[in-house]
Amino acid sequence: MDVSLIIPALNEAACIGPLLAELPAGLARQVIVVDNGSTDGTGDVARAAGAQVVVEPRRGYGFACAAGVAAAQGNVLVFMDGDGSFVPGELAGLVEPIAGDQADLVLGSRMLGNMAAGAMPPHQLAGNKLVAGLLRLLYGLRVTDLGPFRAIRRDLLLQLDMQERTYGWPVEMMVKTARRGARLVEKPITYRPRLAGRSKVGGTLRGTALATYRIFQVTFRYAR
Ligand SMILES: Nc1nc2c(ncn2[C@@H]2O[C@H](COP(=O)(O)OP(=O)(O)O)[C@@H](O)[C@H]2O)c(=O)[nH]1
Ligand SMILES: [Mg+2]
Repeated sequence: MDVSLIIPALNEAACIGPLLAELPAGLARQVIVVDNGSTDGTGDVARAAGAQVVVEPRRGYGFACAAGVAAAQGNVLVFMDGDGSFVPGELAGLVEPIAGDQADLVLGSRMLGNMAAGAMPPHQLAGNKLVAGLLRLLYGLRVTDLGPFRAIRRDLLLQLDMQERTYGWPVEMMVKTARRGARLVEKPITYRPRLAGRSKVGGTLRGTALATYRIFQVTFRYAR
C-alpha cells in the first residue's frame, strides 16, 4: 500500500518532533504535517524532523485535513492527530483491512482498544457514545467511536466531496461513506494523554462547544 500520512497540527511544537521520531520507517511513503497557522514553530520542527510541511492559514481541523489531502499522493490516506495521543506504529493495523480489500474506511476505535486513564475527559467520552448511538439510529452505522486516527482509500475520499472545514470533518467522512454503501470497519487502537500542552478541543469550553455543535449539525444534515 502506498500510504500518505496526514497530520493536522495547530501549535504542537512540543509534540510533533517526538511523534515523528516514533513513526516506524517504511509505514508511510509520505508524511505530511499541515501547519494550521501555528505561532509556536510547529512547521519548522516538523520540517527538521523530515516531514513535508503544508501550510494552511485558514483555521479549522477540516481545512487542515483538506489541505493535506490536496498534497497527498498515496492511494491510502491516514489521518492522525499531531499531539502524540495516538501510537504511530498502529498505522500498520489501520491500513491492513484496506490492503486486504476488506474495507474502504478503517476507523481507529479507542473504545475497543486501550484508553489510558485520563486520556479522554468524561464529557468527550459521553459525547462520543451519544453520537455513535445516533449514527446507528440514523445511518445504521455500527461504530463505537468517532476517532480521528483513521485510514481511507484516496479514491473514496475524493468521491465524498467533503464540505466540512472544521470539527465536523471526521463525522462527515463516516456518514457519507455509510450513505454510499462503502465498507467501513473499526480497529482497536491505543489512546494516551497528549505528549505536551493542553487539548484545544476537549480541554477547552470553546473547543468542546464548537466541536459538539458541528458534529451534531453534520450528523443530522445527511440523514434522511
Ligand atoms: N488544523 C487544526 N488543528 C487543530 C485545531 N484544533 C485542534 N487541532 C489539532 O487537532 C488535533 C486534536 O486536537 P486536540 O487539541 O488534541 O483535541 P482533543 O480532541 O481534545 O484531544 C491536534 O493535532 C491539534 O493540533 C484547529 O483549529 N485546526
Ligand atoms: Mg488530543
